[in-house]
Amino acid sequence: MAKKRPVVVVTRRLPSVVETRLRELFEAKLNADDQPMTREQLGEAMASSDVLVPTVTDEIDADLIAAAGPALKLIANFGNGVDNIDVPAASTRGIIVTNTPRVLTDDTADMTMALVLAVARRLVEGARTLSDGDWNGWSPTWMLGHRITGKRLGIVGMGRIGQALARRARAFGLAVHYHNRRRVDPRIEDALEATYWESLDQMLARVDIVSVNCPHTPATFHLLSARRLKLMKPGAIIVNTARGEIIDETALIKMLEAGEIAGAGLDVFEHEPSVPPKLARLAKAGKVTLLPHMGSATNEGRIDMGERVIVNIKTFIDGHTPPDRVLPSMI
Ligand code: 8YV
Repeated sequence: MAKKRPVVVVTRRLPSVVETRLRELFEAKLNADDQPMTREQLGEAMASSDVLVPTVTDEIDADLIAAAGPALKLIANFGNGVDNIDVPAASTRGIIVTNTPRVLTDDTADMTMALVLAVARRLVEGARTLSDGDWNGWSPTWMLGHRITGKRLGIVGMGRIGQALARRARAFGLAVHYHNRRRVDPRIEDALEATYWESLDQMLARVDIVSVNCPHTPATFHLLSARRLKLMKPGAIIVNTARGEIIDETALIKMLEAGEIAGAGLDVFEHEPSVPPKLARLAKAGKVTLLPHMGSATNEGRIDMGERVIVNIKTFIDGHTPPDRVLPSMI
């Protein structure tokens, strides 16, 4: 008798090659209209599936996990960050959680560099002048930004993305500084000519550009608190392609408004998809560059993420530990 195919619920539309493969391998329930699922729909999906494939837009909390059906044994997140999932609660229920590491490292590091340049060199403001038909011609003192060559970049979180950013930053002539829970291997430090700061506070006071590249965990919530943001040089800028929750957004807005920090490039926000109107106003005024969570948004990246999801599900279904298992101790 043919084995029953596992029911895999995918909460959002994925690239069509990924969906085709999911359909070939599993009893895949796809979301053709791509509307984010309500909490109730998520609950129904978790009650009736063997595998759930959520994304950053699905909040899989302890209550949903507690109410999951007995068949649900794997949550294969389409994404690297797993802060949308209560991993310890899943583990207690015997549900394995996986993510999609590595495949979005370069894309996210590229976008981080793009934000650094956009803020320092006023890219969006300049481009808007043209699209609004407001350009009156070149002038020696108009639309001046800041040179990034020779400046100090402070990377908060020297994991895969932090290191990929550091490699790019070196090519732009930036001096790389970093803070991380653990100092990285000396060989990596040497290759990146990176300076380690055990104290985040001390690093923040000495760099010109701060980039947030650590995961969002209970320990990193508001890591860039009001107190820490105040340590930054008034001429410094901050970019965030990690998670909005790592920066105290309200405090950042106040400092930007008061001119206590020169600019910000934000791809992520504390309460996505809502963006505080004050931030939008600061963007209009040219102080900040805002992007709608596009760090990993490449065709190639999204297909690779889908492939990771499939490898994780297939390995699990075949009775092995999926390669990208996330343990509560990693959070
Ligand atoms: C993804 C991300 O777009 O993978 C991550 O952690 O932040 C994003 O780049 C998103 O998570 C997809 O679920």
